[in-house]
Amino acid sequence: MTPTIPTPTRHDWSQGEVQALLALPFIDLLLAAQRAHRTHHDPNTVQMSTLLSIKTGACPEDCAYCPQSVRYDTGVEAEALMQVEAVREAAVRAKAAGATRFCMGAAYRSPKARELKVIARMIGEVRALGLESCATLGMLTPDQAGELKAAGLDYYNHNLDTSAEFYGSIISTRTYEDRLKTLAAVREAGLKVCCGGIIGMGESAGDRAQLLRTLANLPQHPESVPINQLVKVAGTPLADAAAVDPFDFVRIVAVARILMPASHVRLSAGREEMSDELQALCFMAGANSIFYGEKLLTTGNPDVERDRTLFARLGLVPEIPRAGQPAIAAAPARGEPAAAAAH
Ligand code: SAM
Ligand code: DTB
Ligand code: SF4
Repeated sequence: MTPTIPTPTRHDWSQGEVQALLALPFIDLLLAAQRAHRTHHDPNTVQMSTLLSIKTGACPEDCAYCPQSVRYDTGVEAEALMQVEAVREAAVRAKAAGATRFCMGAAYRSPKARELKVIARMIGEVRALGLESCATLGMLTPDQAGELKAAGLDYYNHNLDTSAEFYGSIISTRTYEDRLKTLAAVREAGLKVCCGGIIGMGESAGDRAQLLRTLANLPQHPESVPINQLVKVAGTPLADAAAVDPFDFVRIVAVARILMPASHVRLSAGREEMSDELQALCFMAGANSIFYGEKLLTTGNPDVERDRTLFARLGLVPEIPRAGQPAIAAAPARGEPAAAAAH
C-alpha cells in the first residue's frame, strides 16, 4: 500500500511517528519523500553552497568529531582570522565555479566583538558579489545575531548534531540548551536558519529519530537542513566510528524531506566517500542542496569536475536563488510538474 502524504509543515511530530517513518519499507519511504519534495521544489534542481574556513583550528571546544578542536592531534594547522580581501577572492572563485551561496566557517566557541566586525565586512563583500551569505561562528548572543543581520547576512549555520540525550557523549563544553538558545537568537534577529546534524557518531536509531524530530518541531523549520555523514579524522575520538549503512543514511534524508517539506535538505559532509549511485539515491530521497568545491572546512569534498559530471549524468541543474524568496512557512505549494509526472 502507498503511504499517505503527511501534512506539510507540522511542528508536533511524536517520536513514534518519526521512528515509524524511518522504518517504512525503503521503496514506500522514497515515494513518500518524492511526493513531499515535488510538492515544494523542482526535483531536478540542487542548491550549491561553497564553504571556506575563515578561521581554522585551535578551537577550545571538545566536539568528538571535529579535527579543529585544540584537544586532538589531527595535524590541522591553526590559522588566524583571514584578511577580508582573501575571503573576497575566494568568494569570486566560488561564484565563477557556479556556487550561489558562500558559507564562512570559523572554529570559535563564540566570536569576539572585534572578530565580528571583520566578519561583517566579509559578509558585505560576499553580498556585493551577488552571492547569498552564510556564516557559522559558534554561539551568538541576541545582539551579535542582530549585528550579523545588519551586516547583510542571509543564513546562520548552527547544528544540533544529534539527539539531546546523546549530545553529552559527543561534547562536554556546551549543552544542547546552549545550541537551542543561539538558534532562537538567530531566528529572532530575522536571519534564515541552517541547522542539521551528523550521522555515524555511534548514535542509535532512536537518537537519529530524535534529532529529526527536534529539527521538525522547532517553531519554524530551518530553511536549510544539512545532513552530514561523519568524516572520520585520525586523532579525533571518533576516528574509528562504525560505518553507517548507506540505506539508513538515505532513509534519514527521506525522513528529513517528509518532516520539513519546504526546506532545503543538504547532502552535506561525507560525499567524498559516497558512490555516485548513493548520492543519486539521496537526491531521489529529497536532498536538494550540496557543498560544492574541493574542500569542506579542513577535509575533502568531491572536486568540481566530478560533481559536474554527476549532475550531467542525472540531468540535475544548479538552483538559481530567487531574490526576496518568501519565508518557508509561506512557501507556495507546487503540484507535480507535468513533465516529471509523464516520465
Ligand atoms: N565552531 C562552530 C560550531 O561548531 O558551531 C562552527 C564551525 S563547525 C566546524 C560546523 C559544523 O561542522 C559542526 O556543527 C558539525 O556539524 C560539522 N562538522 C565538524 N566536523 C565534522 C566531521 N568530522 N564530520 C561531519 N561534520 C562535521
Ligand atoms: C555543516 O553542516 N557541515 C559543514 C558546515 N555545516 C559548516 C562543515 C563540515 C565539516 C567537515 C569537517 C571539516 O572539513 O573540517
Ligand atoms: Fe570548535 Fe565547531 Fe569544531 Fe566544535 S565543531 S571543535 S565548536 S570548530
